[in-house]
Amino acid sequence: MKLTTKILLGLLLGAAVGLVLHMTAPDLFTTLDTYIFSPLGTIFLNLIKMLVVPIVFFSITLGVAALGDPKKLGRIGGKTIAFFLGTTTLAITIAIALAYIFQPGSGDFDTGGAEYESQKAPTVVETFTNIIPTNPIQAMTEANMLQIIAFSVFIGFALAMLGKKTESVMRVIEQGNEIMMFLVNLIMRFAPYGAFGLLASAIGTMGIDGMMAMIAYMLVVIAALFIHLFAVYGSAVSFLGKMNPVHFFKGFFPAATVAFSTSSSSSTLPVSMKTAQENLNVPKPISSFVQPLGATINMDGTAIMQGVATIFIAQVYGTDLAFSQLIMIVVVAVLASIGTAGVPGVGLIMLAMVLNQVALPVEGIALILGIDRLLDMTRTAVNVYGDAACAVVIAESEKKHGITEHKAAEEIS
Ligand code: DAS
Repeated sequence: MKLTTKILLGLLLGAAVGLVLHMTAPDLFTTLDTYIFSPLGTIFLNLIKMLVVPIVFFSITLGVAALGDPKKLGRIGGKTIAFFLGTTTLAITIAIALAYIFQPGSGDFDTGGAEYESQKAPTVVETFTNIIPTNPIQAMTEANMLQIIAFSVFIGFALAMLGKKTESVMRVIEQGNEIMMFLVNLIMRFAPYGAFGLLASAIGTMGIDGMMAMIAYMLVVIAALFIHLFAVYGSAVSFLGKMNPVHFFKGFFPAATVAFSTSSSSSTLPVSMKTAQENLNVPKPISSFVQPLGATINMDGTAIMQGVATIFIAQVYGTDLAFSQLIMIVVVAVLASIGTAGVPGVGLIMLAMVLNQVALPVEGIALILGIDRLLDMTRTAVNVYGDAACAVVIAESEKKHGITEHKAAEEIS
């Protein structure tokens, strides 16, 4: 049986077990969650998180070194950032439009007890100035993804410029990357059990009642996610990536199941890259540059949640937003999703940044807290699909420059 099928079975079984126990034996659920479901999920999450920092360092260093001269790096970097900003802006616009059409916040919600302790989100300026690490090792110990990416870009650039002088270091990094990919394969055998534990714990905690209360909000977010996934990414890979969208969605689906299970783009990165390279034939240099960067700064699914949630909270509190405020929501949500690290639930923290920007009560986040775990799974799967779509489009656009899977760095024009 294919691994993806096993993961899907793990997810379905986990949801079923969690739901049945939530409804029939909540005490038994609590015991099983403490000793089985949560530990299974945590072990799986920790196993793949263990690889994230080394994989981001090895793959981006290799990716940048393989791209060679700064002109190519600049060209690919520019196209990548343009794709990310363009699709994220589209995502948030779709989200706001749907939230206005379907008015999910027009029902009666008890906002009395709602309170949410918003954590301090980095400002946009802080996000960008903090990218350069003053201590790369500390950046790695703290898993500061943007700083690790910046350091890896510098190292890869130096390797490209120094060429044969540092070829032994290049070999070490290539072998390090091979080791990481081997370990990804090994750890993924545990994925079905981890997916089972994660979903049993999440669904068993929330239960149907938790979902029904927020059904309108949940449906609008999921509708926006699917429209963006199929309309925007489907068009991008078809017209710009010259790839059959069905092949794209099916080929990358294994990585999406891991993203859904873990709710973490960063943790899914090892699988995302392996899947894009093997199933979508994205050249390693491009996959190694675009996907780690995307897992950190490209969060279309998160931007969609932030768009719908902001309009939902405005509706619940009876606040009419001016057009200028809607523009501010788009700009801040795009920048907030850049500052969002690819880990579970962090989109909510950045949502506080968006709400502050349009003077909406941050306490409104408490209304959507219960359902956010399930939505986080869905939007994370969209986040990683967005990174893969970008890699496919960039790969197609770079074909004329000779960047294909089988060319070594020095052969690339
Ligand atoms: N779960 C995050 C991710 O890894 C994003 C979010 O919290 O919205 O993509």
